[in-house]
Amino acid sequence: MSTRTAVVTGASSGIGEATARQLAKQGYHVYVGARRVDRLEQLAAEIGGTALALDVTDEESVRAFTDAVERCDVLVNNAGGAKGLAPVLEADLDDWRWMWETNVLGTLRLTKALLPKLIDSGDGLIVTVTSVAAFSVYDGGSGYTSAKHAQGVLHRTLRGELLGKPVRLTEIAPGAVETEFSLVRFGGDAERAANVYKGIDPLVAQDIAEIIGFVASRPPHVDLDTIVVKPRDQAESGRFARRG
Ligand code: 8X3
Repeated sequence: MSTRTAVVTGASSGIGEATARQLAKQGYHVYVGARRVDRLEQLAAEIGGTALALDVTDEESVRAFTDAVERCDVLVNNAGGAKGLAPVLEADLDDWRWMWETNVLGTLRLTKALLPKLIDSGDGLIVTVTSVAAFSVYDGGSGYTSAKHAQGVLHRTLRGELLGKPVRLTEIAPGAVETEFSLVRFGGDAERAANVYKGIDPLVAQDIAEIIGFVASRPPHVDLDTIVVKPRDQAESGRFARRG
């Protein structure tokens, strides 16, 4: 049997990078996609994978990327993120557009383009990394929570539409994971980003990567449908037990 292949979006750092490393360790040839190609090339060299430039918000970029992927057994929709924490009254339309483009339409573009190959693989798997924000709302979070809800709905709809096809679907909804997530959300403000994780033991990217690795290692008849994973120190979005 030829080598199983995985596609990981948003693979230049954080959960995407850790997942690419994990799947490579499990024997997959991993196509890593992101905008920051220099970081990707280093990663691909380390894991024996393929680095390809990918901007999930750009139709042409997605086409070039997915055309270059000859076979796809696993798709990890990881690219996305949050921008800002503004209440609805002060919502920034550009931030909203970015969040919907990356989280929702990005997932749609990649999934749509790679579905025929996932089906042809005979045992396809789509993992979509949403968030606890796909299940709840919080003050100042409407742009992000609405995008994550929509991304989750897109993913969950496929469960019915693909029934009878050889494709499994897993939604992973993490709580606080210390990555570049908060740095991006707060426009590079490192102090504000660090405060999100202050006094708690947050999840780290590897925690999520190992879960994705476990999901991918189950036999074809086992579909882990939805996995919500939080730090022990977190209850709902934004509700933490902080020390010190
Ligand atoms: C982000 C989850 O809990 O950090 O997707 O807001 S949380």
